[in-house]
Amino acid sequence: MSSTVSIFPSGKESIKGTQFVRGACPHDCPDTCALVTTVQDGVAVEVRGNPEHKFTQGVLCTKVSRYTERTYHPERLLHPMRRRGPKGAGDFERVSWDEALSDIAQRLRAIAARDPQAIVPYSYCGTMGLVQGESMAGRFFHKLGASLLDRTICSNAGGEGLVHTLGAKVGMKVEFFARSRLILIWGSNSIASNLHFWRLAQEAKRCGAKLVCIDPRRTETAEKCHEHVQLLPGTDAALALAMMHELIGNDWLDHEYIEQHTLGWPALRERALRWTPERASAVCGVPAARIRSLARDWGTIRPAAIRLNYGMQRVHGGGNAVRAVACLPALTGAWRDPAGGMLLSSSGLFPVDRAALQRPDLLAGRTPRTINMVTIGDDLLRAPSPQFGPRIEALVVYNSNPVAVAPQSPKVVAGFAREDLFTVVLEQFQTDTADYADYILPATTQLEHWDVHVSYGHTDVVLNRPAIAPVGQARPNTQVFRELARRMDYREPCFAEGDESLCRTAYGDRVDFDRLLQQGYAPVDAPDAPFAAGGFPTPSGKCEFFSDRLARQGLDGLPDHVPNHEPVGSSTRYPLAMISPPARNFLNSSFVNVRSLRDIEGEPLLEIHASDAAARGIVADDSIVRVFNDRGEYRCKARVSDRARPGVVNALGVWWRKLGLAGTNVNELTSQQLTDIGRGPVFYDCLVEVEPA
Ligand SMILES: Nc1nc2c(c(=O)[nH]1)N[C@H]1C(S)=C(S)[C@@H](COP(=O)(O)OP(=O)(O)OC[C@H]3O[C@@H](n4cnc5c(=O)[nH]c(N)nc54)[C@H](O)[C@@H]3O)O[C@H]1N2
Ligand SMILES: Nc1nc2c(c(=O)[nH]1)N[C@H]1C(S)=C(S)[C@@H](COP(=O)(O)OP(=O)(O)OC[C@H]3O[C@@H](n4cnc5c(=O)[nH]c(N)nc54)[C@H](O)[C@@H]3O)O[C@H]1N2
Ligand code: SF4
Ligand SMILES: [Mo]
Repeated sequence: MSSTVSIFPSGKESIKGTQFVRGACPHDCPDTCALVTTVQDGVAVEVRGNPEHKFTQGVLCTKVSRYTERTYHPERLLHPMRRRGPKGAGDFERVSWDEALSDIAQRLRAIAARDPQAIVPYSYCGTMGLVQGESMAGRFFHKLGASLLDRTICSNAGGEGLVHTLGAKVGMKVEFFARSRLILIWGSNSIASNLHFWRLAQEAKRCGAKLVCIDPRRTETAEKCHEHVQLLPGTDAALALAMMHELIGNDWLDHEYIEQHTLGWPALRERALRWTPERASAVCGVPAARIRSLARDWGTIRPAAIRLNYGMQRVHGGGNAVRAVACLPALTGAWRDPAGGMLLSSSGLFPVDRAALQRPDLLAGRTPRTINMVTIGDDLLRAPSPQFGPRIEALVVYNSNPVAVAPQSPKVVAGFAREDLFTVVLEQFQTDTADYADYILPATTQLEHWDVHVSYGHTDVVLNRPAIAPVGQARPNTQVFRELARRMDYREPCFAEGDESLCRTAYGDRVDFDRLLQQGYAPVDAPDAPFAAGGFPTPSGKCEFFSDRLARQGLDGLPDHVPNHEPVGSSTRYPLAMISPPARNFLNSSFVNVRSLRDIEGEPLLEIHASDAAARGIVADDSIVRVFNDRGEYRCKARVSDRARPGVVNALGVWWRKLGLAGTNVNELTSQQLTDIGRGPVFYDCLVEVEPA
């Protein structure tokens, strides 16, 4: 890591033709690093962490420190392409931008004339940027009257669970974890997916803090914590309720805090008293003594903090699980200390003006249906009906790779393969999804466009300036939607707004844009101990153990253990629970095509415990296995390892199907069922069987 001085000599950003351009990491990662790109003769030669940014500290993960490899990848899409072969074959011919955009506009116009809801935008967090995400795109689809998209595929269950308990996606300020004395790292492999938080946890550890990891997998994070609670997937609420049982029994409660700042304690108390550690032990697959000692730690060590992550809410009861865990800090008054409480997401602190960016007013009174991105497989195959509305006739995909990442790929693939579906994909690479496009439009990478970011793991807005000119004929998403709008004859001035201006629009005057331009980042208002004296942003102003809003939706007002759709032991044919958490060197399906990173990951891998392997005649490490259930089958290498607990197999990473072993990936097996709260996916609620291939 170089010193500040050599990167920003005397405040200038250029020495002898070498420029240093400040940016933001675009990826769906809580860390939202501030970047500095070194540019020589118009070529980006290096991407580094900004050493001035306190959270980034000049350090990037392996993936993004190789960002130039991605930007100048020999397989970058460089010009628009039109399909020539059958869908999915990946056979395309080069066309001009004008030809592509004119034809797309004409096709969309014809469909919209019948019913604009037959057109569906499909996008997620390929970039987390507010501008290249849902700004011009939002305006375009609102004006068109297209179906709305419920963007639920990652964090909705936990996000809504949190909102129904604490009131918003807010929590501890991340830097205070360095001063905690107890940290529960819950459903998070921080070393792989929240690296800069791990640095703070290490700092706390050096000062004597105890670290406990709660995760079905023995991750690289779990093995570096003092203790590991290796529970069965989807049993976190049971664990949290049994912890409450012990807090009550031993009177490790902050009665004054509970009295003044919480709602629904008598009812929650009654429920928790039914969750003895023995009962939870049977559900969680964890010894009762382990649960007792965890509760003792939580009840007696101060300050105590929880870093919760989304890994634990990709199961049927994901929303309830987050609700149950989010009650724990209030029960012990952990919030009183800035280094106590919890953090799942800080994104609710960012004062983004989404209405100004996305202009829902352009709907002009129309109320299109909403498609849940999790069930795109079923929905593409659905016939028109009064409940569903028109058949989906067109999909416009950007910032996402649904054929790889959406659950139950056999259905998703069948949907994308429909010859009567018109599909446009804006992409940097020819992904599994792009193979099914009628048109592929080449997109810029973060080094080539403007953007501005929120973070869900810290509290700074980060600005991204373009460092180089677009590679080939690539265009920012915004420019594509601007030009489509022009061809559709949309005359509102908002369709002419440029990208730098959109960066300003994102925060209006709530963030100092000049500071962003100069420094690259700027803090949002974030109190040090947000709930030390209550003041939760819920309707009652209290931490809502009981949620009236949920009860009014006909749901349980109190958190409870909601069993998996596919609980372990419920099927004799499929006795193993499969989870598919991130691979360290990929980011969802991004980077799978970056050779140097794929080489580190090797091949698609399934971790299996020695006892489960032996029972199936899987003896040699790295032998090929068949993983299957009624939805499909997947081939990968087996790794016999105690990273997997008995009864649970870990399939790492969302590989590109075409770069896997047999043209499929792990989502061949996952289901389109939804979570209890938030309509989210249940990727980690999936039973399978494994056999040697
Ligand atoms: N390197 C890398 N970083 C990433 C990503 C990536 O793909 N690669 N993905 C990014 C994305 S999209 C997100 S949403 C964020 C957050 O990403 P998350 O998906 O939350 O990722 P992790 O922090 O790795 O946490 C997942 C952990 O939860 C564990 N887990 C699975 N089921 C359960 C359960 O039922 N209970 C509990 N307690 N734990 C469970 C898994 O074993 C895993 O270790 O990270 C981002 N960062
Ligand atoms: N089995 C299983 N499935 C999962 C998960 C899991 O843990 N297990 N994790 C889930 C989670 S948490 C998430 S968030 C989703 C993620 O799913 P997605 O959001 O679809 O994420 P990626 O797979 O990274 O694909 C993003 C795509 O956007 C493209 N892209 C990046 N920047 C731009 C841009 O500026 N313009 C355009 N046009 N394209 C761009 C990238 O090249 C990439 O192909 O996957 C989910 N799927
Ligand atoms: S992926 Fe995460 S850790 Fe890596 S550079 Fe981006 S924000 Fe930082
Ligand atoms: Mo995610």
